[in-house]
Amino acid sequence: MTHRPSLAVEHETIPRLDRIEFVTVSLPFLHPFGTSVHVWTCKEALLLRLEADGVVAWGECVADPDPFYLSETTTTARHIIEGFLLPLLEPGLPFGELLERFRAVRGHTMAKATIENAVVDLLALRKGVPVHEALGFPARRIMSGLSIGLKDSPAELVAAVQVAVDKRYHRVKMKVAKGRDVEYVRAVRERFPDLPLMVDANGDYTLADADRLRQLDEFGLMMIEQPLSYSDIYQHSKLQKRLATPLCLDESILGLADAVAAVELGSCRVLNIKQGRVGGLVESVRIAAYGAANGIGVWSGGMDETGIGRAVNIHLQTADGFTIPGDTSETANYFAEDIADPPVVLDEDGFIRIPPGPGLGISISPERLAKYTLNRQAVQHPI
Ligand code: OSB
Ligand code: MG
Repeated sequence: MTHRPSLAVEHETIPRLDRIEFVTVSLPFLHPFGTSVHVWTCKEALLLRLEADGVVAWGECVADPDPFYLSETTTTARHIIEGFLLPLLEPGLPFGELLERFRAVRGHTMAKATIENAVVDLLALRKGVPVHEALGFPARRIMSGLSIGLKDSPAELVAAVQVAVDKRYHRVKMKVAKGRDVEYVRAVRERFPDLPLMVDANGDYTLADADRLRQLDEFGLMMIEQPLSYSDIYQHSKLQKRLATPLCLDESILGLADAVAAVELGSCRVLNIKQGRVGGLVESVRIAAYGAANGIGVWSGGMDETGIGRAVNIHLQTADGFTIPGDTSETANYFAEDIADPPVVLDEDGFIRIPPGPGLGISISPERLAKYTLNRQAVQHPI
């Protein structure tokens, strides 16, 4: 199938790369982040560093070292990037055609997004424009949202929500799991009757739990995110018919085709777009445009990224269709310090400013990068 470029950046051509490096970092979390599938205590991330004509660009892979959220890991991503994606890079090739070439590799959307992000950063830096402008979208303030991990008691959860409300976050998401759901949501709702609130189950339920999930209908939640299995779209269509609360899919959506299937089946009324999960920024913009054209709200998810991935998510949210606050929080929510400057902060109205300057608009601190680096290795690559 021939490629039909739609975004300005897809016409840009790939430069000759002088150096390619993998950097694995591990940043400790200030607090453990608990979900129904795992408790993470740090962010271990695979970074890709590209250098061309003195310009340095970065991509962050959203995969964890483990396969508990989805099947890709930092190790599989590195294998796929090094063995199968980097060899497709060719100086002079239009970026849009590179993305078409990526289709030859099945799946591995997190690996694809890593290199896609780094190339977008590189192309934007080379042009001297911010990433959002390279994608074709004007700057705007970005809405914020906090994702709160599982807590041991409703009181602990209410205290965490209070902190988010005091900081003026636009929306709060709370993790739920079987047995840690209705009473926890009730406690938050009683204390914060008007708070834009949603829950995320990371696939902890089955259709047999529909009656339990229906008890959440009384709390006026914005949505229930991924109640059923990560790999299932069809069962969600049955569940959605039995609930008043909109469903949102996260893990089940690995690209535009999944989004179309989910919407046409009636499996969800909202889409969580994690650019790192759907193959990158260009695919995300397509999904957002599809959502906007079909009355489906979309928002940007997060994977508790370092400042690199956080900046990517912020630029993405300038695209049409991102009408719902996403999982875009302050750096300080997760980390005492980060490898990138400036840190993400909320203004007094809870908004986030796009970091100014070309590319992602961030700089990597060599000292802090070295401090948190587990492994750094140059790739021997012909291009
Ligand atoms: O399901 O959205 C999720 C973090 C890691 C893995 C999966 C998820 C999350 C979050 C946090 O909810 C999002 C963030 O704050 O970046
Ligand atoms: Mg989720």
